[in-house]
Amino acid sequence: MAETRRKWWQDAVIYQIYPRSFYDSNGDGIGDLQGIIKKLDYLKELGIGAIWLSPVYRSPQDDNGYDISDYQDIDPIFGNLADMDELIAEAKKRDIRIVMDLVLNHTSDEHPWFIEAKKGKDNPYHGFYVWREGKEGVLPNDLKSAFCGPAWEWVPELGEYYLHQFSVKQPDLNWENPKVREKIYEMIRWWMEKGVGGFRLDVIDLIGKETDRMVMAEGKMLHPYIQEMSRETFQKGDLVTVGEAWSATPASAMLYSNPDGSELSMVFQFEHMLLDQEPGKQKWDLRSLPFVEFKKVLFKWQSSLYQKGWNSLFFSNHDLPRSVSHFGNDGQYRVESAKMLATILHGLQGTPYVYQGEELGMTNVQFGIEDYRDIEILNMYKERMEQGYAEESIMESIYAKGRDNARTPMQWDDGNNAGFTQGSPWFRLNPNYTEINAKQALADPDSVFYYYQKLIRLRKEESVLTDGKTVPIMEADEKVFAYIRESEEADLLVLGNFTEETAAYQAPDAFRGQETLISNYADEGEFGLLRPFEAKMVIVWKR
Ligand code: TEU
Ligand code: CA
Repeated sequence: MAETRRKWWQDAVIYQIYPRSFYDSNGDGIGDLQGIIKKLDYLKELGIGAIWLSPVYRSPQDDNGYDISDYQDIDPIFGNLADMDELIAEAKKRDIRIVMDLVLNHTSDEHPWFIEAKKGKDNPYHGFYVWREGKEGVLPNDLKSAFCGPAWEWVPELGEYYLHQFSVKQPDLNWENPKVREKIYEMIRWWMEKGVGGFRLDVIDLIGKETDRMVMAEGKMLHPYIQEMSRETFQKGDLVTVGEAWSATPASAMLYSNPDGSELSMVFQFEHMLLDQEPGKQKWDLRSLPFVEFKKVLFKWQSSLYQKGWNSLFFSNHDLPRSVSHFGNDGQYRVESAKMLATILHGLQGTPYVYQGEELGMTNVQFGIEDYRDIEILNMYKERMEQGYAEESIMESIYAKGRDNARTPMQWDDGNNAGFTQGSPWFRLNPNYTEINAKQALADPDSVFYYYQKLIRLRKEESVLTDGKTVPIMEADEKVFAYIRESEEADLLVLGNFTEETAAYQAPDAFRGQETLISNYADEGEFGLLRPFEAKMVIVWKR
């Protein structure tokens, strides 16, 4: 940005770890903190600046840790607080910061606050949650849980329902209560004192909910709450903060990521991720990706936030399918398309996120229903079977969109259990680990891994990648994703062919014969033509 000094997270790349699937150090089949410590050198080699750690707090694991029963302790399956301190310190030695995942919209029903809250209406913790009086079987309203069924659960002892936008074991916190907010800020400051590098804020757009109006996202108190939290906590440190906001629009993102620092660093917005589902329906209701629309959405976010906010850049995370299966080709062109997607994403303005295994080109899986573990998948399967959907179509949806695609264990080598564990893994591995694994990638100079390493390095070296304005070209083209990044230093042409056919492109002649910074094919090829899934960045320096 022109006026303000660049922040550390503006030219860094953040790597997301889903701890239970990353690396198991003690043979119980579940990834853990000591496992992450053992793999820090691998991440250092990749070149990332921070790790976003999905939740490792004490939790009954109903939603793999997004149901927290103690924000200030580590779940024994992952280790303990001493391991956490060690992870922060060891990461710091390697210039890597640890970003904690804060789940502030809800807790576990086993959190002491909720256990107290259920004891009686006059218990001091009762008002920490969202209750409505009623009669058994007569719900307060029609709000639905993201994991199927109503968002209300009846507590007969109290004659009240509590709100849960996710599982019944994830009661929603009541942010209207100032005591809730104060407790949360104290907890955040405690983590800041431990030296964490920032926070990812789970479903942060839901905290300002107006329950009786059935407004969950973007309630009128949402931004005031975030501003208060930011003032009381984040602004006291040099942190990266990223809010997960499924409802975000460019207008709300300008508030969330206001360069004045009054709220957060940036938000995860999902508009580009929702295009291959039937509008107005659920993520399981599939349609093919409208490619031109996909580009249009990403370009809209680029132009709206240019110098007015900051974008997060991602094609995958622990809730989404593997990007190479989703947007590329996970067969013949797996390697080419994994690199192409990375080129397009890392070429944009914003902070790129790499989800574990993406740097290897890991792919989706197709299991039988008995092998899935995700609560969202299992609840949806049950509900749709009862509703009479064909099982085949349910499974198709799970193969395409199920969260477990991203949660199979990390593929470290071609040995037993892909080197993920010495014991029996908590979740089935993708059988392709014999070919797709880190050991193979590190031994192959042309691997997806080294391509990501180069992209991450380029971001540090070429300021146009951080500061340049994104100018779309060939917007109506059905095959090619193309744009130019323009800054005072240089113009950078970024091209990606999203198909397995040869595709033509038209670029300003100034780029002809200029230096290719990175490309996923061994030779230059022909100016104006892209081979299957070919991608490149071509630079013209201005001084
Ligand atoms: O996700 C929020 C969320 O809305 C998703 O659960 C979404 O409904 C689904 O994945 C896509 O259809 C966050 C976390 O990222 C997710 O893992 C948690 O399950 C959820 O919040 C509840 O904490
Ligand atoms: Ca373990």
